This record gives sequence, C-alpha cells and structure tokens, in this order.
Amino acid sequence: MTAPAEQDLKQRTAVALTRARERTALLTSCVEDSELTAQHSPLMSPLVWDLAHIGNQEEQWLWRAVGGREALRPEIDSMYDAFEHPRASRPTLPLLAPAEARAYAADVRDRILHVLDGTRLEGRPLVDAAFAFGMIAQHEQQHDETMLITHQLRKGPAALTAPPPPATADGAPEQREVLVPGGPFTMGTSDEPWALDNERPAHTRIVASFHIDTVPVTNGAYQAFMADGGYRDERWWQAEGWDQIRQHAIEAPLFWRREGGQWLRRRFGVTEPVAEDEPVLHVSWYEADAYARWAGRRLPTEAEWEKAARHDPATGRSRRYPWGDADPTPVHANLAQRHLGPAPAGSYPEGASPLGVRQLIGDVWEWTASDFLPYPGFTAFPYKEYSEVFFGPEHKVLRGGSFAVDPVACRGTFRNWDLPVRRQIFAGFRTARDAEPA
Ligand code: AVJ
Ligand code: FE
Repeated sequence: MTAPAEQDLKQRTAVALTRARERTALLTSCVEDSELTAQHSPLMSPLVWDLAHIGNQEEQWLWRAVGGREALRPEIDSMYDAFEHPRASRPTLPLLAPAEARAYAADVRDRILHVLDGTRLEGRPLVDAAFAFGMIAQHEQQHDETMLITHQLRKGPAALTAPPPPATADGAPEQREVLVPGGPFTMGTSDEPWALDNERPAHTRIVASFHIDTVPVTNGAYQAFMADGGYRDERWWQAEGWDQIRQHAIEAPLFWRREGGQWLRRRFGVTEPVAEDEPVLHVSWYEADAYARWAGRRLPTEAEWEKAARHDPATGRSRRYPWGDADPTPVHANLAQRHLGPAPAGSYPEGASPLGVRQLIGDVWEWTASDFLPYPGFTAFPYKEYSEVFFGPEHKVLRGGSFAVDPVACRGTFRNWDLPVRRQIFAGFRTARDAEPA
C-alpha cells in the first residue's frame, strides 16, 4: 500500500468507527438511564449490556489482539461474553452502571484511534486492509440494530424520531416478478476487504431459472392471506410454525392489533393504521413460508436471492450491490436508521438490479428458504463464535439488510441468520417460483 492509500484507508476506517459510536450514543442517551438497565423483553439484553459489550469486544480485538496491549478490564470479559450469559439472564448480572459503561467504551475508543494511527495496515490477516477495525465497526453497528429492536419492544411514548422515507417519483415497477435465467454465477466474495468469514470464499453456484418478486411482499398482500383465513389453515404451515401460532394465538404480524375492523401497528411508540403499500415487517420465517405456500409460490433460496441481487447478465459478473459496485447512497436504499421503517414497495428505482428487482438492499431483512451453512472452502476467522457455531438447520438465512442496518454491515454478499420463530427482528420477505421448463 502506498502511504497516501494507507492514510486514506485509516481515515475511512476512523469514520466508520465514529459513525457507529454516534448511533450507539443516540440509542443509549434518548431514554433515561433507568431504561438502560431495565429488561424491556426477555428476548433482548438491557441496553447497557450492549453498550459495555461493544466496548469490551473492541478492547479484546483491537486493544489486545491487534495492539498487543495489556488487558484493561479482564475481569468483565465473562460478563459481556454472549455465550456465557443468555440474553434473558443479563439483567441479573452486576453490569457496569450506565455512566461507567459509557466511560469504559469511550476510553477504549480513544485508545483504539491511536492504535489505528500507529498500525501498518498490511501483513497479518487481522490488520491487513484494516480488517479487524472494519469487523469491530460492523459489530457495533449490528448491536445498534439490536438496540433499535429493544427500542421497538420498549413500552411507553416515543424516544426516537426520524422523517418518513421520501416518496418515489415513478411508483412501483411494471412487472410483479422477473425471470432470472438459470446457470452459473459467482456467490460470496474473496476480495471484499471487510467481508466476514461466512461470506467467503467466492465460488461458482448453478441455479435453475426462476421468477422472483420485483418488490417485497406488502402489508396489503399479507392482509389478503390473513383475510383468507391463512392463520387458521394448517395446509400452509410447517409443523413447528403451526404449533407456534396456535400456542401463542398469533393471527397477525408482531406489533399489529385490530381495532374497530382496522389493523393498527405500533412502531417506536407510535400507533398508526397499517399502510397497505409498505413491505410487511415482523413476521417469522414460518409466517413468510406459509404466505408463500398460500400464494402458490415459495421463498427464494439464498443462492437465488444473491443471483437476483448481484448477477449482471450482460457481463456475467457478480456486483457488490444490485445497482453496481458503488457504495450505497440515500438514492439507492433505505439504510442506516435514517428512517424508522421501510419505504413503500417500489421505492428506490435507482437501487434496482439489472433485471429490475428493487429494495433487495435495505428496508426489510428478507427471509430465505435456506439454512445457515458454510460455503465450500469456509475457514472460521477470526473466531469460531462469529459464524461457525451457528451453522446448521436450526438457523435460517436472511439477506439484504433492513432500514436499521448501516452500510458498513450491508452488501450483496452479507449473510444474517436467526431462528425461524423470531418476529421481533426487522424481517419481511419476497417470494419466488420455479420457471416453466423451456
Ligand atoms: C449476525 C446479527 C446474528 O447479533 O447475534 C453481534 C451479530 N455477533 N455480536 C448477532 C453479532 C456478535 C449476530 N447476527
Ligand atoms: Fe456482539
């Protein structure tokens, strides 16, 4: 790397870390300190746990592993180890108090900016291309999405506000679905510097021709499924999903409630009528799967999703994003918590794929049909607990990122995963179907 290139990378890395910290600061200062230590839901950590965990991961990876320095607070490592303490139990731990957690995270960050300044970003895999710094910026942003989920679960008046997504000039795309031609494409990446271990390596995948929705499934379409008795018809449901909806008397997406013949939804402390043209949000994998079966369709596989999002039929190349290789801007996608909800289906025409598929990036995470599995040639890096321990049939893959994801943790190759019963995450879906044989 030339000296100016290295300076530029350091600058961009510092900006990514700072942007994450600004979001963390907002999410942990817009409510009283008493709300930071409260348990808003057994599904989530107290916000103050996320805050100190962010600092502790940064200390472990950037201060100790990259910087080679003495541990600052080794005695708190185990308290902030996600594997030692499940989320529901975290409120009972002797956690750092809000002021202490803020001071700790700020102290680590101060030191890390000096480590970054003094580290040659070449050579060791951890420092090459600033990987570990990028990993930590992504880690913090992922917890910022997690904390936004906690805010959504929190009761009481709104603590956060944001403008609604901008209206789109050209409305929805003409076609409801497009045909993605079968054949090989490059899935995953070996050259995206901050791609995480589970996105690697690049490899060839062959998929059969399929059709995929040009936009995510909307609340209006989902309500047709509800009105048709979808939640009462066992034919559409996988056994575990059917058990879940019966056991918990589920009859609509999470945060919806019916009042006077109308569906309302609560979002960040504000209750409003459900907007028909918005992508459906807060459905489980089972609900997405059942809807698709009812519609005579299915969820796309992860490979189909990525081919629709990245494959350029003109060149045969896989792009970084549906629109090309350029980083996202506000005209491409609804990201970064700029808005506190998805934009209407059909928004962001400039973010469309070569075949005209919209909103693949941003708005809502999209459930895919696929289990979370390693790509051929996968190697855990830098730690098994990031991805490897989650591989298997119990987790389903989500793609594309939501309105709550920062661009640093969102790209055409990025893979998220969760249990198929989860509904509090910012997840929706789109559907697909096999192409007719030629
Ligand atoms: C990739 C979102 C499933 O939140 O469990 C945060 C990200 N890993 N800290 C998670 C993560 C370690 C992870 N997800
Ligand atoms: Fe974490």
